[in-house]
Amino acid sequence: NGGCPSIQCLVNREVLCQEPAQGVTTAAHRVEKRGATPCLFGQGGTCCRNCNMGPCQIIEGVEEMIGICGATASTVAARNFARIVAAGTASHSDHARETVLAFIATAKGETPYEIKDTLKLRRMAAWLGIDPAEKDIQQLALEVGETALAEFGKQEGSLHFIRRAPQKRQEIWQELGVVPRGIDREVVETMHRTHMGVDQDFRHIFRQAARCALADGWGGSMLATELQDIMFGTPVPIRTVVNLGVLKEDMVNITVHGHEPVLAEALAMAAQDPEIIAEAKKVGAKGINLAGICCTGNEILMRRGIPIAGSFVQQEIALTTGAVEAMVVDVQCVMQSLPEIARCFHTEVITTSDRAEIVGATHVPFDHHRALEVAKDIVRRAIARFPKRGKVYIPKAKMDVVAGFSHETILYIQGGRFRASYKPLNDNIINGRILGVAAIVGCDNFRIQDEVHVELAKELIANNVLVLTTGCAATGLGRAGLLSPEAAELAGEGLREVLEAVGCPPVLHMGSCVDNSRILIAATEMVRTGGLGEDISDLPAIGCAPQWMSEKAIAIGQYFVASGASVVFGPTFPTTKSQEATDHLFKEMEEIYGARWFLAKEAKDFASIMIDQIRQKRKALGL
Ligand code: BF8
Ligand code: SF4
Repeated sequence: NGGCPSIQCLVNREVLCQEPAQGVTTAAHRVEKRGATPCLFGQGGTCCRNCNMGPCQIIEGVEEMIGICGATASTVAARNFARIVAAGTASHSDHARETVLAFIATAKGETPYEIKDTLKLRRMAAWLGIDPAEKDIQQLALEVGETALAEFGKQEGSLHFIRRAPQKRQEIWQELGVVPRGIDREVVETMHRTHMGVDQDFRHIFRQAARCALADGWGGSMLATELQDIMFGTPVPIRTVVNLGVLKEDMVNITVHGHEPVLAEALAMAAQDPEIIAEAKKVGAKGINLAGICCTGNEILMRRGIPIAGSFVQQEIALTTGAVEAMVVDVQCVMQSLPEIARCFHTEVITTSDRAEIVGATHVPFDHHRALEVAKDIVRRAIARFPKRGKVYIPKAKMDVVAGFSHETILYIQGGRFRASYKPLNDNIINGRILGVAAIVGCDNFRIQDEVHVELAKELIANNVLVLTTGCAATGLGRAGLLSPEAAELAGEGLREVLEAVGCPPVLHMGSCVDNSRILIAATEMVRTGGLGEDISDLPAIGCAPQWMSEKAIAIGQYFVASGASVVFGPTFPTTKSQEATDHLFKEMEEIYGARWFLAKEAKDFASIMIDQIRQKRKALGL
């Protein structure tokens, strides 16, 4: 077990090659042992195990290789794809549900949180069909919370935030019948339709996959982002640091990992409590060092400037430094191997969500009503571990970043408080200083060792493409120094001029994965501002997820495409064993939604597709 694996990310390798990490097995080792080749049938999307006559391996074009029930490759690939979208939508939306429940409790004064952004509260109230006039903040917040909660169980009509999309886009959705009715309903219906013997026209299944994904982007994810902003503060530009070097030798290190900021915010409050700090000092530590992992990290980095220790691929490596007293997790993207690694050290892995427990971890149930109490209990557990620390190796690597680019911030930096508008951005696209806008989002992944994100971002900005980023991709770009204003020097002349005038980085960190909803709003705002067409599909803009790993990434891709923004995913795609199904996503969707999926492997292929698409959109706009 263990040993020094041959991974390319230098800081990760550095840690795994040191003494504390010897004997520890991580994903890097497992990839080496079992090879990086996935199950080919599963990967191409044509393995069906939806009933007990199967599982059936299906080969497109081979008559005797259809399902026992007669299911064809395109149906099976579409069903599997739709189920991935449903799982992704369910994950973002269940996170949102937790946020909304905490929001309602906060409005009632039952949590330690506050209603921080009252301006946004009023704006969101209006979008949710509530008249904000003359209501006091707590009352209005309660109404907003209750209306938001009803979005999950709604059976008919449409989600409120759908109305935030450009008019033309809404008409396309109406015509296609893909307007999401209720968040839970779309997930349930997708599961039903993909049960054995229900929906068997692959195009019809894909349409439901779009409706379900839209319930994520314009529903669950957007509710999570907006209500978290109201409760914890809408992000503004903030300086902080990322990478494993943010762990501290002389402090109690608590890494907070997962997705829901309700937990992380409470931990941040507890870590500042003077009584708790005194307790840490008593055991010989200088204080409490909170550091983020994955999207929880992005949430508290965006709003509090708390450093990020690592992205998805670094979660195990953070533990192998031997310097982490507790890793606190809630939901999503948490590796089951963590408690096993923690056993080699003094580290305690603490699960907190009633949705997620792991054998070998301690379960400390989190409840937003008792948020601070639970958080303090967790911090105290970490303090108790500090004296048991053994050998430690913390790498020096860390990088300064500027994050906090919410849609509101982007508005603000373009015109100040009184003239906030997307007009300067649109104008700079029209005059050609900026070629277009690209989003690099999603996971990192042990199957691809190259820093595709970094190479791609550098290529895009060199070509005057402004880059937006979220999720683990953002952390990776941060590690590489691209989230600092100094990186503007890597940009092409036009983009550099624009960036230097406002002093912002060439890559704008917009938050966690649910915050991809900020990108939908930014795109809508660009349309509304004028000069770049009438719909998101007219914009010289494109998204990508070059190292996608989770089902949530596919849900995000599908809602982007259904919203009119093309996306490039790689290095593999879940429908490739059915040409018909893949053609639908890669060709027919363009005719239906004005946007499509692309597949690429290497950074240079991503870059050329993206730049080419942006150029084509410019041409269509006459630019
Ligand atoms: O929601 S980018 S590895 S942490 S799934 Fe997971 Fe992927 Fe990271 Fe966040 Ni998003
Ligand atoms: Fe096979 Fe059809 Fe059952 Fe799927 S639903 S496992 S294709 S028989």
